[in-house]
Amino acid sequence: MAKLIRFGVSFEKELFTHFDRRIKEKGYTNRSEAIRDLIRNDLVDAEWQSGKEVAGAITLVYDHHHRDLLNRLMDIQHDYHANILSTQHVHLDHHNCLEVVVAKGDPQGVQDLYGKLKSLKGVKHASIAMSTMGKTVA
Ligand code: NI
Repeated sequence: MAKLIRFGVSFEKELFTHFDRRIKEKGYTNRSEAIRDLIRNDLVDAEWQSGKEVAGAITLVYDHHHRDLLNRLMDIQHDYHANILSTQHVHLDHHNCLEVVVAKGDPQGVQDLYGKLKSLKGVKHASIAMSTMGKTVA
């Protein structure tokens, strides 16, 4: 197990009260874990900004009847084959499909892939979970 380091943190009372209420709503049982998660999120943000290798998941919801959309989705994914680890396609109902594209690599490449997929006509919703290769968030 990693060695723990303790340090004191000073807060304005009001900020502390807001923070405490917020982490209780989120279900944290101790403040240290909540603060560690905030730090991890910031470190992952920094990875995406600094060009380090990152990992993430792009989620798309679209109507597969939309003209030419499937071909365009496929073309883009082939263009970015070096960034794509896997694609999962789920048929939500008669019209709607949900696709999860798991990607890794340089942040710019993954962001470009996301930008191209989400801007296709017929894509109803797109989101990206920007995550990490896990090296800086022990
Ligand atoms: Ni489908």
